[in-house]
Amino acid sequence: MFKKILIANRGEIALRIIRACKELGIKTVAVYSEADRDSLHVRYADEDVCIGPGEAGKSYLHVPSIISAAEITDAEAIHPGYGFLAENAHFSEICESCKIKFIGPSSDTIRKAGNKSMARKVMMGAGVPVIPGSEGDIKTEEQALEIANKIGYPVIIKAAAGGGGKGMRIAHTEISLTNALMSTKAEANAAFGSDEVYIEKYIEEPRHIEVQILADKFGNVIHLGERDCSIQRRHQKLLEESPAPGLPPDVREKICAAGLNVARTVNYVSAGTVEFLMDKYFNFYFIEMNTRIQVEHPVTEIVAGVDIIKQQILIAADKKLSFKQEDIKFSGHSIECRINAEDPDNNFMPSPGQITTYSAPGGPGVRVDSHAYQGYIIPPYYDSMIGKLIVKENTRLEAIKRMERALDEYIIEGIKTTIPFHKKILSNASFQGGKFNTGFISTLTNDE
Ligand code: MV4
Repeated sequence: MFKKILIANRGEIALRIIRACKELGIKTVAVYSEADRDSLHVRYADEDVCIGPGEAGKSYLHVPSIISAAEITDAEAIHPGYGFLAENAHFSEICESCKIKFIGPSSDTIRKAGNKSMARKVMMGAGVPVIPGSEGDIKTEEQALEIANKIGYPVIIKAAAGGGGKGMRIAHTEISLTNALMSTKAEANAAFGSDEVYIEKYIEEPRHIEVQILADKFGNVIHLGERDCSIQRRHQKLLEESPAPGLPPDVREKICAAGLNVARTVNYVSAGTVEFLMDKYFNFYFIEMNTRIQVEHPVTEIVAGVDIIKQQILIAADKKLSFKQEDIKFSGHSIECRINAEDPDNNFMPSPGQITTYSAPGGPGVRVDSHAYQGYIIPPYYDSMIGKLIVKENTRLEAIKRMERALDEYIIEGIKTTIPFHKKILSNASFQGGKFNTGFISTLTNDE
């Protein structure tokens, strides 16, 4: 087992990883930017190294500083968390060449999963349902028009190097397709340094369902069920839950089996997530695979009874999974609300600054994953999420009630947060009835 792990991240996920390490008897190294000197992850870790100024590009994204910090402290492994360098194949390759274990899949797997067009082609070949569209990337305008005519409009053009909503355009006609093709290519080239694009039939108001996978290097692959992540605003998830509401048992079984098939097809090793879009008839289609630990992993931990971060570390240390699929017993319902320092009444504008008063909720079935504390100053440089409130109850409606109760208990003063907006979501009849899709949030806001 590793003796010491460096956490190449900040905020709540750095704390989450430190907690897992402590329980596994592993020493921890925090890295921090000058803006994070007073952060809890620095306090909780056994050692800490300042890696640069506040701007992420000069600290949490600065590969030489992070590698140096690992070398200086003799850390044998680096946990990247999510965001920053978590899905950067180049970074994981540098770790590999420095004999530092990157806690995640191989750089080869990260690179392959990063090319969405290639991933789609591979999954087609493996019999995983994919959205009708191109087989691999689009070479010419004629090819795009031909495919669109075959599958019918509307279609969506996506950047092969994109994902998470970046670099995509919808086209309803031949003329708009020609335009969308050009602009998506230009945007993709500027954003990702690759103008590769592919085409899919556009699915109206899909649900976003994802399957959590654990796979060890001995070929054991298991799933921990699915999450519904449809409650999003501009591709930022706000609330996630497990199990996905209203899925017929046979659909749940099939989507989890498809997740396993995806992981097995790429010989996946680590914790990972397979994302699907689902239409109103419960047809589901593979869209991409995430090779990192995800923000919303706690809802799965709670219903499946597995510590996903510990398992991810054990897998990276070449351990065999100590349980089988049959050992996973799902129970109850879990919901997570992301608490962001944003003003929901002002277009979700970031609201950095000092938290003058802070008291977190508690009581039965409540978990708070947060680096916030009274007096904490939220720096302006990073993502605005200051914590996650996660609840468990036996049924979905009871979990909603518990979340409403916990949100009522949350006291945060000095900054604006998404707490009032979460109360709006939870009290909505369509949400309560499980009747929602990725278009839901736009029915509560003025955007789009
Ligand atoms: C789609 C789609 C409809 N049809 N693909 C957005 C994020 C990226 N991972 C994939 N996305 C979408 N792909 C087809 N063929 C609609 C979306 C989409 C979406 C997906 C998941 C969650 C929220 C979303 C919000 C808008 C659009």
